[in-house]
Amino acid sequence: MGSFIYKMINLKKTKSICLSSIIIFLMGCGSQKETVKKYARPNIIFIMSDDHAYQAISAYQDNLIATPNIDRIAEQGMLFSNACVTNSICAPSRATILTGKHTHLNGKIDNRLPFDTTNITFPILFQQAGYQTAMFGKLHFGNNPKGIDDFLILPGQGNYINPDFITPRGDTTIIGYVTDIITDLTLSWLNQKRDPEKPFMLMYMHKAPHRPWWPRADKFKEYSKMNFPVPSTLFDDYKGRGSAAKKAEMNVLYDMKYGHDSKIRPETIVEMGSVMPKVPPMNWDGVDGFYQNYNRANDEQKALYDPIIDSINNEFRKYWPSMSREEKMRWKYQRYMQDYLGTIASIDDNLGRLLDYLKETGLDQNTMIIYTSDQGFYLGEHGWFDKRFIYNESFKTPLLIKWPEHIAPGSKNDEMVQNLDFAQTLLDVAGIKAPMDMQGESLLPLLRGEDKWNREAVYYHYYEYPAVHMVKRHYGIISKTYKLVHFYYDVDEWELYDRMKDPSELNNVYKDPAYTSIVARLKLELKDLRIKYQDSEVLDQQFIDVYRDNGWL
Ligand code: SGN
Ligand code: CA
Repeated sequence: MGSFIYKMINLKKTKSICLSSIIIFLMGCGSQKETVKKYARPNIIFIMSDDHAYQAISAYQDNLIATPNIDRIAEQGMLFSNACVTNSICAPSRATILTGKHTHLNGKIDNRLPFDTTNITFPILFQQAGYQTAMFGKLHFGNNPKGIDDFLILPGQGNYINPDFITPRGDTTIIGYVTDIITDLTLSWLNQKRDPEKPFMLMYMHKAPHRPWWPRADKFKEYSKMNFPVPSTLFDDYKGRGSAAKKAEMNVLYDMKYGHDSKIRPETIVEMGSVMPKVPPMNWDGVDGFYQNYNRANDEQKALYDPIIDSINNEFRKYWPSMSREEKMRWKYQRYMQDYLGTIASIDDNLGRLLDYLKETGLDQNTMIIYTSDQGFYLGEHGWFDKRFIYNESFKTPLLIKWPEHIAPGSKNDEMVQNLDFAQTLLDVAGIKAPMDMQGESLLPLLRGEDKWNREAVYYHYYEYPAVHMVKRHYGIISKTYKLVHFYYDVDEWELYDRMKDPSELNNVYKDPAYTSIVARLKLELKDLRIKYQDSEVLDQQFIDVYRDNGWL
């Protein structure tokens, strides 16, 4: 899918430069403390990582990685423990965030179909209201952002090593590591380009920790030696669930690629011969996944990666043939976590650079900072990686917000808030009127600690099927206590989870007589939500027909 979108964008290289070094030099020249200006309107920094599971933020869960800088936002502001998305996949989540509408209304139901650029997005409204706007990093729409004065965005999924960027002035390749570069660009804009007379709305959007997970070489070295705790459901056999969970192709043991994901060189696989399953180490396009990424590195960078890759390959050659299936799963899980979390270590370091800069310049005082992800991610729970499902780890998303003098430091909120709410929240904070057809709610009362929130349940709808990872289409209603799901395409199956008694969602109690009246009530509420958000069977069918018309079914 990533490459599909990548190919659709006709990259025209105009220059290839080592921007980071120039930026670092420029930044050193301008770090004197700026006079703090109390604008009537606050600045906004919207920070989003790609596929960042809340389990990998120590303010949420501290047994995998320490993220002291992300945690600073929680310490100085509010952490939302029940934040979730409307459709757990990248571009649809971004479309919902920008438009404040469910994906069936903004049209971006999946990563494949184009984003309708006639949509009104919150950056357009900020720009019209006199804000300076900028975006650096991953957008993933296949078209340039509207309402943004300055941007450098990655084409499609982007790359970790020596990434290409789309800019208003043409395309470029920047030498270095993507997370460092996106931060350099952001800091350089704040320091050099920002107009101090205007408030700004800045979007700082990481590619990390999206697959294929390539940490910076020093983090790769550090994390490849680590051992991580295994989730209790790593060996889930999907009994007690419907066919969607059983048929999904996102199991760490069976679906993760040796080369593309685990960094086993194709030569090693060939050398091991019949010991290996007859699955080549290919990525989804049939290209050799390992070299596709590795070959982006120049000789100097390869020299840093090579010793670590060699040691992983040596270990693999030595131990893999005699491992039991369980040991293989554990080995792949560790490789997965080492690389995934290694990319997050760079996010946290770089966020620290940004937070320090804001503090040094006094800019932090009148700036709201939001940290979130486009969705959650499975870190071995249910044996999975990836997202898409309405089940907890991918349905939830991290959300931490700080805004000095407005949000009480160290506060927590457990309301069912959604990425659908972000646009209206930001507009509200800036005093800009939100269009009537936005479908979320401003979170401002919650941020102020006020007791004004009436939402009991949220609506979710996932579409991208058939496609990579093969997660069936489904919609559902989720409250703090229950989750009712309808898998409606290919199958007609309902699932109900008792979120209080079964937080790991292992037992579908839809047919359990003890839940008959709850099912009946939730079905009515789900129907009401479908009407409220203007979703319907007619639309469900239209989106199936689009796939048929494109030959994707
Ligand atoms: C790529 C990934 C998939 C992932 C999709 C969508 N494969 O195709 O694992 O589900 O992106 O991700 S990769 O090995 O080529 O990266 S999303 O975050 O953009 O929705
Ligand atoms: Ca994503």
